Amino acid sequence: MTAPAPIVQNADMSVAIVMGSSSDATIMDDAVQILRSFGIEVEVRVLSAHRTPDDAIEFARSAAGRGIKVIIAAAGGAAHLAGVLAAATPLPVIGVPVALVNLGGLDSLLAMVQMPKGVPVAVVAVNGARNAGLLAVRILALGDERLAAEQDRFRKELADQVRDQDAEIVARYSS
Ligand code: AIR
Repeated sequence: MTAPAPIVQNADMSVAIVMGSSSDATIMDDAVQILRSFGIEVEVRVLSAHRTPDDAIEFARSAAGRGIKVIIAAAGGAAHLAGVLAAATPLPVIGVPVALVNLGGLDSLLAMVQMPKGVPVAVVAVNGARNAGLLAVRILALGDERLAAEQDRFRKELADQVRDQDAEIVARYSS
């Protein structure tokens, strides 16, 4: 039996990525990668609203005090993790509904998005881990000039990619 991971890992991290099971990691890796590409350190944990509820609550209660600014929470099926964390922290929580085999993610989406008034969770698309990371970047960029400039560059590159596609498609179908 291994010891549980310590709650306090790194006081400098500003985004926490929490998932209900390690089986969500293949989806959530996109969030880790995009945040790292913006030079943001991430803390990545497995905490389950149902299997380790006390650990999840303790994590949420201590997150702001440890310097975390945004929490990204992923879960599939009865996906209550984001809501439970949002109930126990003042920080913005972004939910990623993970698609499981049986119901394709609609179950996860509905479980995550239908929060009661007063306890908001910003939910991205099913398996939308990359956008969850990008939304966290936008939130952090509000108070960080370097990140704001990086974000502008990212958006320009995205637009350039579409213009390249446009030019290619126009050339392919002209004449
Ligand atoms: N889950 C874990 N605790 C509560 C929930 N809803 C979710 C995980 C994962 C799914 O259950 O987030 O998406 C299946 O987990 P596992 O461990 O059985 O693969």
